[in-house]
Amino acid sequence: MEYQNLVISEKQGVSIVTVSREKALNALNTLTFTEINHFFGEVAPGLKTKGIVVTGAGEKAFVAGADIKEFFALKGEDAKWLSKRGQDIFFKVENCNKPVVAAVNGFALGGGCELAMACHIRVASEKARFGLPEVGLGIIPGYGGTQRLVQLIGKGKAMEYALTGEMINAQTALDLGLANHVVPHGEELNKAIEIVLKTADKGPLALAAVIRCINDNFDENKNGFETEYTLFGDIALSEDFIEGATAFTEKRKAAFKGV
Ligand code: DAK
Repeated sequence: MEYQNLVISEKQGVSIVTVSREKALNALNTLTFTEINHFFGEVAPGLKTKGIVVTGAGEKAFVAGADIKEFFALKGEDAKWLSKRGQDIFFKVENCNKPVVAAVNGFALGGGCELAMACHIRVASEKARFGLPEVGLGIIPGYGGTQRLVQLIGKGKAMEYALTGEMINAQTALDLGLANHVVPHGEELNKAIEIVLKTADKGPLALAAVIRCINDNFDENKNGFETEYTLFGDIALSEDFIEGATAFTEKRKAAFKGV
């Protein structure tokens, strides 16, 4: 699929996904959702990459939300279906089998905040502004925002920010645990790449398993402890584990193959 609103590039072996609709502050229209769905559903799982960084084009925005101008065309069951579809797409980001880091370079509002929260780790520029302003539009977050905000910052603060729609600055996001790091504006991409590179010499099967175990902690249909011992059992039989343990005893760097 040829993308119009996503630019896929590579730096130091890390894939960079840039949401690129700068004139609309990278707002997520239907096509952009379709492209994110394609990338994380069809491309990312088999991609030979050290990990993925998601960012927004330009100086001002990561993603300023779902495209408000598209809402007017919605009617009937469309909205419910589109909310479910958006959630499913962001589950693909969250369940990606390699680390996904958001480099939040500006406004991350509504659907943009929801996209950043679906990523495994968030690096914020000091100019970043997070928020769920949906109630100000007379609607509610529809792409997992009410759920992931609670998971990341706790019920009381999530209630406050989702009910007031107030923006969260970078330092507050860091204090709340919404952002993992805050860096000077313009350095967020490099910091995100640096984090991915820290994972790059680790066992790929182990990385994928950690992501699954942690995600299962938040899935009421799954038992994360069961996931953990099951995947532990699988991975203990892998060549990677033998290689990792052998490399340790031989005092050398492990050369993992992901098998
Ligand atoms: N959608 C469409 N265009 C947007 C946009 C958005 N979310 N955000 C910004 N833009 C456009 C602006 O309209 C403007 O375009 P022109 O007027 O130049 O053509 C351009 O980007 C630059 O924006 P501003 O001129 O407003 O820039 P400022 O620096 O003055 O302000 C801002 C920046 C980020 C504070 C402001 O643009 C803003 O408040 N943006 C909207 C933030 C927002 O409320 N986002 C949406 C949250 S709600 C669903 C229904 C709804 C939703 C989901 C699902 N279903 C029915 C399934 C809601 C989801 C959301 O994300």
